[in-house]
Amino acid sequence: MFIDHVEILLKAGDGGKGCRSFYRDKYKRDGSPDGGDGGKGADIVILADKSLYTLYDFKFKHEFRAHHGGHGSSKGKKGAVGPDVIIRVPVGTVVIDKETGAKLRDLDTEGAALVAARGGKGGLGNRHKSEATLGEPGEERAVILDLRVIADVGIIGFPNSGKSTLISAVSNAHPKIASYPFTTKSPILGVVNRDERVFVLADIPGLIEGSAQGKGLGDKFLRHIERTRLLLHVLDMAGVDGRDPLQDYKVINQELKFYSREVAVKHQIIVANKMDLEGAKENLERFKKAIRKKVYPISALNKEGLEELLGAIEKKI
Ligand SMILES: Nc1nc2c(ncn2[C@@H]2O[C@H](COP(=O)(O)OP(=O)(O)OP(=O)(O)O)[C@@H](O)[C@H]2O)c(=O)[nH]1
Ligand SMILES: [Mg+2]
Repeated sequence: MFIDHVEILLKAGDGGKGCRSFYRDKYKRDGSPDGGDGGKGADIVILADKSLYTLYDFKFKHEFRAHHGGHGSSKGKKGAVGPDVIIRVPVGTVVIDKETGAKLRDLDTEGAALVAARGGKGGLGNRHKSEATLGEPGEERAVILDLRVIADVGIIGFPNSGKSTLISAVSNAHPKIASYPFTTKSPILGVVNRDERVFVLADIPGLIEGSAQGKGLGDKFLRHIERTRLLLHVLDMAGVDGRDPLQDYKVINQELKFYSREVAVKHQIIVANKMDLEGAKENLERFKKAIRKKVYPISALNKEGLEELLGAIEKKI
């Protein structure tokens, strides 16, 4: 299951107590103070890891605690410092402070990390010639992990228009393909390997009229294409489901506008799919006349027209 929004609770380690003790041996009964410092509490670090793809694991574990620092002891011995807790999340995870709503960090590159809860400082031992002190408590906070997948190109269109067929024809992704709507239920990433460069496509669940109001699978997956540089707008030019591609084109753009201006103004490459089917050619002529934009005719099923399309994508990014 694809999970892209979770809340977790973090409690960093408390600092250990400073020690109060005095040097003693057979000859000396109350020597100088020699209590050691408490150890620092361990931190909780959130780290972006490109081998992860969803926040699914956090459905089952949403509380994280780090080790407390050890207490200081006599003969100036310092308290132990435990290992930090490392929480791995997919690249593209935004970390938000739940209480303030503030964005703490956008972990948008492999290896990006954030100390999300800081361990408390250890207390001072009395060897510093002052009273021993307690350690500071570790930070405690609730954070929201909000994943927005990172891809160069987002694929949008009505259900059944052939988005998944296209991504599986040109990339290493092989999502389920079927002749009914809403086959794709979560975002799929596919890597396209060209001679010159590599780029990532994101296939998201289909949009319909009313997606912005939550119809169908709604528009909640659109956030996953917010960071793309370019959109592929895939149309079923043969109108297999009895719709008109020109109308489809307008409806999808309207839904994008309802969703956000930022997504609505993204550059779109218009893809006329299913050109192998009857009626597609006539529809395409009519469509081109009406919108007067460059259109890329393809058959994702027969792998026709894909080279031109990939070339255009490459040029644009
Ligand atoms: N004839 C023909 N059929 C196609 C073409 N591309 C896709 N199809 C068929 O159209 C149907 C839907 O394809 P999908 O790739 O699952 O469509 P989708 O846009 O991903 O659909 P959702 O995941 O439901 O949004 C399948 O039966 C495909 O075989 C094409 O170029 N020509
Ligand atoms: Mg699909």
